[in-house]
Amino acid sequence: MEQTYVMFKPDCVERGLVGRILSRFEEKGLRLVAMKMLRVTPAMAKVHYAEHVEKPFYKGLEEFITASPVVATVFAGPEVIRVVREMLGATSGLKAAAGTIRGDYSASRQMNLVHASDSPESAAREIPIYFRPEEILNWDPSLACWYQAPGEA
Ligand code: FUP
Repeated sequence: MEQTYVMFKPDCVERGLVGRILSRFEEKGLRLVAMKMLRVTPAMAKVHYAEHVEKPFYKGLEEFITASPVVATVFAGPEVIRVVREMLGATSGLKAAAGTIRGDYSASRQMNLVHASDSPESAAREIPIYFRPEEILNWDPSLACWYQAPGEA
């Protein structure tokens, strides 16, 4: 089953929105398979945002992402990478459509509350930055049969 790395960023933790946004993923029926709170270090930020390290906005991005704790999670499910990205909306909260998480709760490009992997390659690269393999739980929710028909998952 596909997995995606989803991180509730420092603005989300500081604003007390982790529970509310986590609920949206749970209500959608996405399967939570790993979760922990941690503080991203500058070294971790450089690995996570490797593609942005040379960009002018990186310094501010690193200061932001290391400023307070984050909640790191992995969700699993069919097409979960695309589904979570669509639930988040456009990168900037100023552009994200109403009804998406960023569209509803963010008015910022940097402080956009939640990160999610944008491709299977990104998920495979990002998950090991935050989780050891044994921290990702292989479990079948009892009610899974009421969220998806046989053969869909
Ligand atoms: P996303 O894939 O939606 O996380 O967005 P990007 O990979 O394009 O950007 C990574 C993070 O950098 C985003 F969370 C927002 C931040 N960012 C800025 O702070 N300034 C910019 O000009 C572009 C991105």
